[in-house]
Amino acid sequence: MNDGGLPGVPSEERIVLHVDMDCFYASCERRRDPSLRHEPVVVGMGYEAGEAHGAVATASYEAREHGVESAQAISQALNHLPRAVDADDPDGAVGHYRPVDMAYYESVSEEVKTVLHEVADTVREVSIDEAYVDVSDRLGWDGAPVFARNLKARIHEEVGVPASIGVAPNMSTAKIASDHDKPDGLVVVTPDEIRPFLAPLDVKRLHGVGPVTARELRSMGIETAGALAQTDRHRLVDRFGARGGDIHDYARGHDDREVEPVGEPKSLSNESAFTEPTENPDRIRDRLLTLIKQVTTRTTQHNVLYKTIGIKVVTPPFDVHTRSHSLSGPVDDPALVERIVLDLIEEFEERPVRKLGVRVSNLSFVDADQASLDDWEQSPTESNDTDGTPVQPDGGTATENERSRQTSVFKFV
Ligand code: TTP
Repeated sequence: MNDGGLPGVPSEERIVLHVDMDCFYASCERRRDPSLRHEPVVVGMGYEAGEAHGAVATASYEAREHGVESAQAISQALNHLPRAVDADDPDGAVGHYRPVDMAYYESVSEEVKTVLHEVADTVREVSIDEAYVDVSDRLGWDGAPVFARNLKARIHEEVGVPASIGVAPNMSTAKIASDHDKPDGLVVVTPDEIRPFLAPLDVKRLHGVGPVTARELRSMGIETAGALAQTDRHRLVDRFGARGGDIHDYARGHDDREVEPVGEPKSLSNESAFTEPTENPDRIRDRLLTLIKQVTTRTTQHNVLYKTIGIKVVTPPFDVHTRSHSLSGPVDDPALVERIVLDLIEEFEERPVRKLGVRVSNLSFVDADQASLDDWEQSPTESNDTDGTPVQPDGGTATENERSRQTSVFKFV
C-alpha cells in the first residue's frame, strides 16, 4: 500500500462492521441458564472431579471485576470468585463455573452467523464469535449507525446473546472500534473521525502490533497510534520490514484489505420470529412462503444450487427442531422448496410456533445449467448432507420414508 489513493473502492467509501460477541462462551451459558445473568461466570476446563489442572476460556464481565482472566489457571481463577458460603449478604454475587461445551457454543455461533448472512452478502467469519461485514453496497454513512444498532438488537432478540459492533471505513479500525466500548458496545468511526479516533490509542491496539513490536515501538519513543502515524515511514520499514509500512498505514487509518468471505457459505437461510407463539396454520404458511421467497431469491441471484432443503421450528419455551430433506442432485427450484417445506411443517400441526426458518444447504456454486432430473436418477450420489444424514436419491419428491430427519433440541431461556 502506498500513501496515495487505494485501488478499487476508495477506503473512505467503504462501510465495514466488526461484530464481536461479548464474553461469548459465558453469554451462551447464560442463554440456557438465565439464573447466571449479572452473576460472575467462569467457563473453562479442568475443574471437573479428578482434574486439578485447567484454564479459563472466558469469564463474564462481572467475574473479570474480581480479577479473573482468560487463560488463567482455573483453580486460581475460582479462588478470586465469591462463594455462597463467603457472602455476608445473601443477595450478594456468587461465582459460577461451567465446563466448556463447544457443540452448544457452535450452535449459537451458527445462529449469529445466520443473522449476519441475512443482513449482508459480504461476511467474513473470523472465528466462533467474530465476523466482518461489508455493507458498502447497501448503505451510506447516514444509515450506518441505525443499521448497526438494529443488527445488535436483532442478534440479542433472535439469538439471545450480546454483541459489540464497531463500524469504520476499514477492517482494522472496525476491529478496534468493536473493542472500544465492550461489553454491549456500538462505536461508529466515520471517515472524518478516523485519525482523531486512532491518535490517542496505545500502539498495541493496532492490527499487526503484538507485544514484541509494541515494546520495540516504545523503545523508539512511539507510544500511540498518533505518534506512529507521524513517524517517518522509512524508519519503520528499516526496523520492521514491510510490516512497518502496514502498521504505519493502519495508524493513519488506511487499510485496503477487502472483506473477503472465507470459503463459500455452507447454507443459506432466513428466519423470522412471531411476536407471540402461534398455532394458526395460515400465519405459519404465510410466514414460510415469505421465507422461501427470501431464500430462493438469494440462491437465484447468486447462482447457487442446493441439494438439501430444511426447516427450523422453534416451539415454546425455546426448543429448536430442524427437519431436512435431501435430493439426489442439486437444484434451484423455488416450487420444489415450497412443496418440501410445506410437507416438512405438517409434523408441527397444532403446535405453537415462536420462530420459523427455511434453509437450503449442500450448496454448489456453479454457473453451469442445472442438470436434468433424469441424469441424477441414473447416477445417484451417495454423500452426506450437512446434518450428517445420508442423502436419499429420490429424484426430487419428498415422501415420508425417504425424508431425512434430524431433531436437535436445545433448551434455553
Ligand atoms: P474472545 O473474543 O477473545 O473473548 P470473549 O468472547 O471471551 O470476550 P470479549 O470479546 O467480550 O472480551 O474469545 C472468544 C471465545 O474464545 C471466548 O468466549 C472463549 C474462547 N477463548 C478460549 O477458549 N481461550 C482463550 O484463551 C480465549 C482468549 C478465548
